[in-house]
Amino acid sequence: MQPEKYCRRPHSRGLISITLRKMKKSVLQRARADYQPKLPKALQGSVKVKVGEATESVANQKEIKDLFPHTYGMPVVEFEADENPARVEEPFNVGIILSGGQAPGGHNVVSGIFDGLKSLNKENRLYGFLMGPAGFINHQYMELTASIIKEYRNTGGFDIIGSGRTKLEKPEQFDEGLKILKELNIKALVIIGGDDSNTNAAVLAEYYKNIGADVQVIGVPKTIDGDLKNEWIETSFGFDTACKVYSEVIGNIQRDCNSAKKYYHFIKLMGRSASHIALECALETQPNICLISEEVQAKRMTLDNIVSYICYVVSERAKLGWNFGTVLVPEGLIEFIPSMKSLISELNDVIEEHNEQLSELDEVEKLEAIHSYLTPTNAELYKSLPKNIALQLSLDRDSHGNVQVSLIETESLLSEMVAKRLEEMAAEGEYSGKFNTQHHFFGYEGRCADPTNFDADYTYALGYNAAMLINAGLTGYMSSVRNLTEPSEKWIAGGIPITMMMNMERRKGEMKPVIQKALVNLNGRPYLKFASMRETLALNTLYQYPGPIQYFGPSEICDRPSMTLLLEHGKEI
Ligand code: FBP
Repeated sequence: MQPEKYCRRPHSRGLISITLRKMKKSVLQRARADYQPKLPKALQGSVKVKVGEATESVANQKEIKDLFPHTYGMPVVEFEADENPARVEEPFNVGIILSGGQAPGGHNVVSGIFDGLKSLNKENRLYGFLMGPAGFINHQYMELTASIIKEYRNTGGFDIIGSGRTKLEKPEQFDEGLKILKELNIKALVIIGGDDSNTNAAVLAEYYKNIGADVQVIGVPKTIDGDLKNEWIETSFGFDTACKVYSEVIGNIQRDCNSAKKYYHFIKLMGRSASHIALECALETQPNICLISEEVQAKRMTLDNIVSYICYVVSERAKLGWNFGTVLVPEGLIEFIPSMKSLISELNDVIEEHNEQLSELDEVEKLEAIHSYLTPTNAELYKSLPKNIALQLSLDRDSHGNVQVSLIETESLLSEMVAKRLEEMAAEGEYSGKFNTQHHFFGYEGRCADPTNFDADYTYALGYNAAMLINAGLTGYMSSVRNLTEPSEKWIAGGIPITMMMNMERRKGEMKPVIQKALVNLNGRPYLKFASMRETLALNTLYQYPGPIQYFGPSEICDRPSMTLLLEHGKEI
């Protein structure tokens, strides 16, 4: 039987009441619930809109303009405090979707939207579509009332309405969704998601404008991966908290490592594609090695080159009597090794084409069949991989056609290859240390943590700001809150047309308009800072132990943004 939460009609409690009945809050949870997130000055009262210049997409202007005739070129907007407020706004309803992976602060986006809407008119109502875009298409929703919102303020997770990865991309889905929007008299839909989900928000905004549906669509930049950013979106929410959680645990491991002095810890860190999380954690914790996928790609490094580098550090440390260390591995590494990238790309096609047949085979038959479909160079590389890694690379793709890198044990692959090479070196008399390993993967530990003050404030402001963008009648915009290394009073709130962030990229064999992903910039200050310390960190033991997130205490401790953001804004760390 389906739980009440997934029913089609509106309902009062559903899963929420089940959670609430079970939930006895800790002292910290109660204190945290009372935290009042800070808003930028411009959003503290009534707002007026300052309209900027017309915009262009970051690349492929002609193609993007042709694909988005109604929403291309719109101006950037900024909010300012309105000195002559006291307007009574007409009541309206809003729907929200949480899309993709969880990120700390999602509940504060929701509470920010709710409070923003209520500040405009107490009669405004907020509806949440359940379990991501699927709830929108299948008309599964709930009204979010003040008492429900109250239970989720400043908490981690997306469990208030759930999230999902259904790709919202087809006109039939848009039409199906429109039915429920009209039934609930919803004026605007807010999609809280990463680059793919916000791309879809832009497509939906254009579609609704084209058919005269009279529904606005607004995006909110979410992802712990930190790769949805540009001049106007300084960071995606959740990155700050997730990195602080991982850095705390890496610090703890490093303290253990430096106490026992007997293990190499290989620590894989989430971040599907970009290495922002690994880089931020490296700046925070100063491990012996941190691999940066973007650098591997730029230098066209092979798996063998990476293994050689780790072996060099391990053997040099052994000469100093240190048979211990820490190695940070970004989750997406494997796809950035050029030869592996070519293999994965061919595997994607093979799996898409032969999926049905492959699903009926046992492991050995599957490996053999895939091997026979690959071109010779890729087949050779595929065969050279340990069996478990070859199988992990051959698992089903996600709904966006991506290989599920979180399921590939790159940390084990590397440590196994390093161990083998060190044995060879020992046989040649080039190495005489000990190499014992431990493996870790940090991802889910941080995605639903209670947001840091930075993320709690930032997400609340993003949500509140989204309500103002709706009230200003805008569509196809992303909520933008900037100037984030300054005190929140001075943050700049407004909206940026999503088309402005787009370019054309090949997806599943076709050129598609997508938001340009922000990979680690090898000329940027965060990477250069790390690169300047790298050799010293490798051949010394200079671990940092950042400790747990602090919610109460001096602002310089509790409100400190990520090191990446500070460096990107020209500040020192
Ligand atoms: P989003 O881009 O949707 O925010 O998700 C990010 C992420 O946490 C990645 O770091 C990770 O690779 C992926 O989600 C794992 O997703 P899932 O748990 O759905 O497999």
